[in-house]
Amino acid sequence: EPGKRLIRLEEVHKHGRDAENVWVIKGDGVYDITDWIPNHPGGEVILRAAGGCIDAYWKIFAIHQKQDVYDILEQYKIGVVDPRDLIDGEVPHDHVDDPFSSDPERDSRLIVHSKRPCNAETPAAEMEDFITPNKIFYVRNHLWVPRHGEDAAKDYQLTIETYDGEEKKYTLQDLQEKFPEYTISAVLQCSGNRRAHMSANARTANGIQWNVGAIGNAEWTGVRLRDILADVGFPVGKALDTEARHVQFSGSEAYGASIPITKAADQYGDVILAYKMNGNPLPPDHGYPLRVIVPGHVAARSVKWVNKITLSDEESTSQWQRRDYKCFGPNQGPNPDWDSAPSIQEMPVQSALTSLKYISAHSSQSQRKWLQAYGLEEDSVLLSGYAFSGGGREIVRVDISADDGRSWQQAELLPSDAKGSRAWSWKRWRCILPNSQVGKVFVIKAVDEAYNTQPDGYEAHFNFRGNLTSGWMRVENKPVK
Ligand code: MTE
Ligand code: MO
Repeated sequence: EPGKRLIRLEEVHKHGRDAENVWVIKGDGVYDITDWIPNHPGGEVILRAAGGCIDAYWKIFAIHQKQDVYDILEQYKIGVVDPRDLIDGEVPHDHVDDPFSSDPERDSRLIVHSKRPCNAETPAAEMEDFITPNKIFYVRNHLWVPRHGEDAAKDYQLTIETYDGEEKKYTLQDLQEKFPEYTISAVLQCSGNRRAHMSANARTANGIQWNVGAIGNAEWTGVRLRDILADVGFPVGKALDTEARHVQFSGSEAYGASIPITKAADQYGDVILAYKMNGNPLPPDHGYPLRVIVPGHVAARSVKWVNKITLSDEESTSQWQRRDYKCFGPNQGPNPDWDSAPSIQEMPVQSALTSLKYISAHSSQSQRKWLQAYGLEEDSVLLSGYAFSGGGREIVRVDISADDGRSWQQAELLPSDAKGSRAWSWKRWRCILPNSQVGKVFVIKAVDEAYNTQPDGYEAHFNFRGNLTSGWMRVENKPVK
């Protein structure tokens, strides 16, 4: 009987990360997880436990503590630890460091969806400005925050692997001295932004139930990836004459993703390796000391803590490139043919309301003064929010309805100090309506320069992972919290 085979610990230890077959221990069971590794949602992080016990890791990554995860593991059982190796009836555990112990403190205004790893969104009330301050910029971590003391910048090394497999290394100082500094303003938006709206209006979608705050706009300063590629001898002006088709990025904690070579080599693509965010060193949560910024693309490609860049004929083999961050049809269930869909790159057009204020005779004088500055009647309602489209496509219009979509008017697009070759930033918008004309539901939708617009409902673009939710935002006529 396969599950009953007695296995010595010594033998388990031989099946570590470099072995042909990778084994782990859970309780006193021994499991050959070789075939499971490519499907592991956390990617190759699982190899940390290779050849040893997985229990301590499952305590740290609490997400594993549920029946369907235990069931998956059970399929791979090959035996039990030989009783001769047990101490007090248990497998002696190796000490494991808690990788989350160096995670930074976070601002208490962030709305926390999960702590380990940290997933926290910007509260709508704090999203009034063109620039999102560092402290309240949403945090989307799949794993832990790597070591980020003073030494992290000093010891930092970026490795570039050329298409021929040659490696070139740069320190942070090399990058700063060798290449011109460049600043862009750009949105980062998680593909799960507004997933909660899809779950509420169509069906429950898997993933973190983000509201409108898994997006932010910041100024990023660093060096152009294009300049570095040229420096390692890649013909950026003739990229398609080469066999390289993708640029893969690896983060130092284990995350990875890639972008098409055309974006990386485009002189107007503005892909940068950033060391500053809004004029300050990158905060630990946002990639200190160096991160990729791929403006106009889904934020999942803007790899934080980047330490390796590889030119390749194929996409990153990471879980997050191949088995996540894709969209399927409304009918397709949670076991799709992942390879049949392209990875999400450029974002579709998006908009949201972030604030709804009423101003009446009873409002504070400061609010009424503010209204006067805009020549408004009393008893008004002031709506504001953001609109953004991917690929550098500028927002040209935000349409607002105060009667659930029967009649429309245009919001005011606020001027901004956007930087970069294309429209990488969001547009803040504002709309002031007399409260008397208000019907039951406000509706918001945006149009970009290619005349793309958002879908009316949610069911037609439902996908089981709830990616790229962009249905018209509908808000009841009452102040938003
Ligand atoms: N890079 C690394 N190394 N690790 C990560 O978990 N998350 C990605 C991307 N880059 C991630 C990463 C995702 S899904 C998003 S939405 C953005 O980072 C979030 O960036 P932020 O936390 O700076 O807002
Ligand atoms: Mo994301």
